[in-house]
Amino acid sequence: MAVREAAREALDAIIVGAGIAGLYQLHRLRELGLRATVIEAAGGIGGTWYWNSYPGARCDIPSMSYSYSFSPELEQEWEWTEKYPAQPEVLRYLEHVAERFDLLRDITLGSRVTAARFDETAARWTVTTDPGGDLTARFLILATGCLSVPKLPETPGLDRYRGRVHLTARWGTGKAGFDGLRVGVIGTGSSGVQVIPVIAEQAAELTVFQRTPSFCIPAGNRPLDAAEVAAMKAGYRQWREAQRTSGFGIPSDPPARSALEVSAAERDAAYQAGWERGDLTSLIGSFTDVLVSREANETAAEFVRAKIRAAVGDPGLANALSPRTYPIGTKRPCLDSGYYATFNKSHVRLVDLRATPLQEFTPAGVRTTQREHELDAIVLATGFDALTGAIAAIDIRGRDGAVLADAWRDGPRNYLGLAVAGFPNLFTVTGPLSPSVLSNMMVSIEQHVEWIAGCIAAMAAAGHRTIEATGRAQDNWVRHVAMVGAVTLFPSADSWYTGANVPGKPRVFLPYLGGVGEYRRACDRVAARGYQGFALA
Ligand code: NA7
Repeated sequence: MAVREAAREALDAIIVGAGIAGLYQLHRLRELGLRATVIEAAGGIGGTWYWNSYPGARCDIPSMSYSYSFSPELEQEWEWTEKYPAQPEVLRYLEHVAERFDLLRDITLGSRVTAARFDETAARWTVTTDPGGDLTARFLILATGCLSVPKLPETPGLDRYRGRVHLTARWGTGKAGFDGLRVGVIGTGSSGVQVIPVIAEQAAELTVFQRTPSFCIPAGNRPLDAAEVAAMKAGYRQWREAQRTSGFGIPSDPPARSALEVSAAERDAAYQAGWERGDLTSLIGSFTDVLVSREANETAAEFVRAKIRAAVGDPGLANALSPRTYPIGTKRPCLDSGYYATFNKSHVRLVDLRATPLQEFTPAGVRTTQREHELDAIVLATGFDALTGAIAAIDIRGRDGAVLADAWRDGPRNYLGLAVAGFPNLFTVTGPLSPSVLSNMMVSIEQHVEWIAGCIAAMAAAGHRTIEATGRAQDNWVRHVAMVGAVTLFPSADSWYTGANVPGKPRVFLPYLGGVGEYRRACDRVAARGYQGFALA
């Protein structure tokens, strides 16, 4: 599809990506009277919620908190139906938002941004789209998503496999059935944990290929009842404020005690309460030190392992499903709906890839070091080149032709996770080194979008043409993010938070752990001080 012709006229901003971030950024810039256009590679809006349409896909943040807060009217009129919304419901919501705020007329679908070059004389970005050619704008805003570039298994031979291959991260809009098939699922992160129980209901045989088990907590998903929706809507403003000032974008009471200073019975009671709440943070947030002390962490990990033993009949299988190679919480925990119980079914088999690694795909299936598994369909739930993948995939050239991917060769470097030295008038929404994936993404996206819009408005008011992070501010920020991360157990785990899931990716702890509220205050302080740490010209 060609880029909309209107988009070519004197643009103020080009936004890459029509997910949650891109949609709101467009709306916000329009409110400032700016001309902005969104370029989106997919055939529809929604970003993550467009692509990850596999059976069982569901948001792990409660629906009424995982929604835009910028419009009280939208907030009141939209009716969420479940505690945790399924993918189709989130996508419907985003489509409603796009329609309600008349966003579609400035969005080009089916066109990929392949390159962007900053012209220092004109102080404008030239952006190459495919299809669509070049267009230019003063600002380039990357709303490219944290989990948008899928990572395929390194195992050779996938092209020789003759059965059906599905990628959870690129499921598409067609309905794929698995009735009567022999299905293999590779990957047991959040996507695998969600898709496995659903495929198990259809497949004749399901083989799960697990390299690293996840810690899973039952989601306790349920329909929302009218009274709780009404109560939430009545207090929405206060709730949103609490989200913004919280640690992870989800209000909670901070723990007061160490897991090591209470009795085993008290500890288990606290973990049990977290378990029953059925969310991502309650269990690991039960005590002050679960994410900073190995000894404290082990008490929470063992609590969940005991739950796995209780849920899975075969002790050997329960043991194989029990994580032991990383502290709980340092790889993304999963919320599940019947995951462990699925392994009690006689037609479901677990292959522990630590014991028998994958060797190759064959025309009939996959071969491990033990034997060949014949499969009619393979589902790859193997994750993403997270946080930096989508940015590095664009050939971005800043001042003096500097290439962003080169500048980030040893890991991402930026200021506040928002801007990169040497790349004027370029912003990243929930970029690496910001709270991003370790927060409620809605809260972090809104904060960045509003900060960026505020910055552009302030520049216009002061007559500035360019803004650019200084090298010094950037160095300090990179150091600060690493220092805060290093206080915790997070960097010790081989996870996509550290880039360890992608061979050759530099190992850097990518999200900022200073807390959503603190981080917002830091960004606001920078703005209030006339964009301290930025050079304005
Ligand atoms: P994840 O969490 O990165 O999970 C990917 C899974 O795939 C994980 O179990 C990996 O094992 C496994 N994997 C990756 N490559 C291979 C190969 N080559 N062989 C075998 N197994 C492999 O991605 P998800 O899509 O599940 O979830 C991403 C986020 O989306 C999630 O955290 C939520 O924020 C939403 P590994 O752990 O690397 O040993």
